[in-house]
Amino acid sequence: MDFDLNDTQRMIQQAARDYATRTLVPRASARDRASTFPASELGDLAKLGLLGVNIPEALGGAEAGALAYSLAMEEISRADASVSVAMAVTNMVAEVVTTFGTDAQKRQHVPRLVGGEYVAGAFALSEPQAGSDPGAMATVARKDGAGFVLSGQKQWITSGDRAGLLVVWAKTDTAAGTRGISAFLVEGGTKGLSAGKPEDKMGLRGSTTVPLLLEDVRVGPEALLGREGEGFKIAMMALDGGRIGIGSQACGIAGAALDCAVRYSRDRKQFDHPIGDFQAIQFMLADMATELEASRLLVRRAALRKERRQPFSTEAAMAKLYASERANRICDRAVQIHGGYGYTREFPVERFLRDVRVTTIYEGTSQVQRIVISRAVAGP
Ligand code: COS
Repeated sequence: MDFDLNDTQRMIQQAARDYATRTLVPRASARDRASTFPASELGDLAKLGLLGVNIPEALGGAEAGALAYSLAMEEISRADASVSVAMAVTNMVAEVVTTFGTDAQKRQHVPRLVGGEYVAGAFALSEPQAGSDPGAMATVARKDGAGFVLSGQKQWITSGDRAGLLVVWAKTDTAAGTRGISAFLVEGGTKGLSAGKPEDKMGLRGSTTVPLLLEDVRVGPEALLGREGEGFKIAMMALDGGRIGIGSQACGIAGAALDCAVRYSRDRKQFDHPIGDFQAIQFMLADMATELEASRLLVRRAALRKERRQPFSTEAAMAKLYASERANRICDRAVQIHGGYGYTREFPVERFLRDVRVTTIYEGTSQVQRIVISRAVAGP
């Protein structure tokens, strides 16, 4: 596979890097401590075209492809993963509407998502009792004239309290298993939709993760995304793409941790030498760099397959599994190289370790990725 970046991809990567370095890096630690939602930063990303990297120009996007999106995600994540998680979910919602929406749905929602008018998008699939097994969801959508009434609860919804548009999954036929699930476009502020208290999380503290309550939320027929009963497949296909985003995020956080570890190994002296003179440190850095490079290759391969409209579910699961597991190890080693200082807030590596932890959990745990991969390798 050819990973030589073209001019557009390089330009997007550079634009994301410049913005991240100039604006996000200086604010990241304060955002983490104060749990400040990055509303204005998401607006900046929209202006820079970074919320719609893989969205057609006709809908307000940059139409630069899935690989360019992955590059942008990596750069933003390198600076502040609290910002990049909201960016990733907004992108996923914009892509899902672009792929499955009617012309009217696309025209109404996609430019607002990528242009910043909606602040963010949210993906309301998981529930208290339906995480790895979304088919077990209890939220229902009952017919109401031509429209529907949604009731139930959602859990772990990134930007769920801020989003201008949410994709909400609900059962339209409770007897049909995964084939009875449908997807709905629900605007933030719709009567009956409310967000609970944000989770007090270990990392990504500048992003919000909330439970949602749907109390008789009435929507018209135009809210149905795709066909009735097609919702589970829509969710699975969206998650395939979302896993490339999280793999890219893991690479970005790991890259930042590696940079810090290299810098520290040059600055810190023990036994009259910079600690980077010692093979114990050199070998850790060598492993970290190798694992990061391998992660990037897997993530970019999955992105390129998606861009070329080749099947990419298995490749996205492999990329997400490998990149997130290795990124956790890389961040852990970065803390180790910093010694006692790594365990304090004086250096950003402790934040990287807290932020990266969730990458093996959300958008499908490592165990779920292994289910997807093993089914492809060895059958069901
Ligand atoms: N693309 C398109 N269709 C897919 C698909 C994919 N990637 N994966 C599954 N499907 C389809 C199947 O083909 C099947 O279709 P039919 O009804 O026509 O046969 C249907 O969806 C059900 O598939 P399956 O039987 O494989 O579903 P399972 O309940 O066994 O679930 C896993 C499989 C575990 C892979 C799935 O539930 C999953 O990804 N869970 C994790 C969810 C997740 O990531 N949650 C995080 C939310 S965001 S924080």
